[in-house]
Amino acid sequence: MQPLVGIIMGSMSDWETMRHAAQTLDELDVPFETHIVSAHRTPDLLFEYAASAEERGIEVIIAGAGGAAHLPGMTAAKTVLPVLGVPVESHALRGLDSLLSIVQMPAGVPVGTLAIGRAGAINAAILAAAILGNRYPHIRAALRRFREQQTQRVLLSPDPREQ
Ligand code: RP5
Repeated sequence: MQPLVGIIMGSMSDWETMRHAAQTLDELDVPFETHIVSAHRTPDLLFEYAASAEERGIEVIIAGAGGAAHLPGMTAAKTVLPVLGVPVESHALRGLDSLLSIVQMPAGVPVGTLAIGRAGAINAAILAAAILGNRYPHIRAALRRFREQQTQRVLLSPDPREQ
């Protein structure tokens, strides 16, 4: 199926976090592609990827990076597609550097910034599905099911000692 979401990340080392976005998109029936695209190691590839994403049919980009995490912002600079940024947890500063690098975009070029690490990766996928749900009823229905299932999981096992 034609991918609607592009998941990109700055390094193979980001996959441990970003695989949660991929897994969640799978659960939500959203077709996606995954690529390692580094803003500082492969800047030309990044420009090419971001500039061509729209004409290739991509509708949302999820970009994960750690440290001086300029990948989401540079991607947003080269496309008008919505870009969702996932701050990957860094060793030195536990992802606070990644978060601030991604969230503090100057006015005019937004990056929708999620939480640090796994939660951010999962929520980026859910948010991508919410955006796509405006146009694709089957994705909106999958998102409704996903939310209902997690509600039921809590309601069916309310006692933490019985988990
Ligand atoms: C960033 O530098 C990547 O997004 C990654 O989070 C971080 C470390 O990369 P590696 O040195 O592990 O390749 O570009």
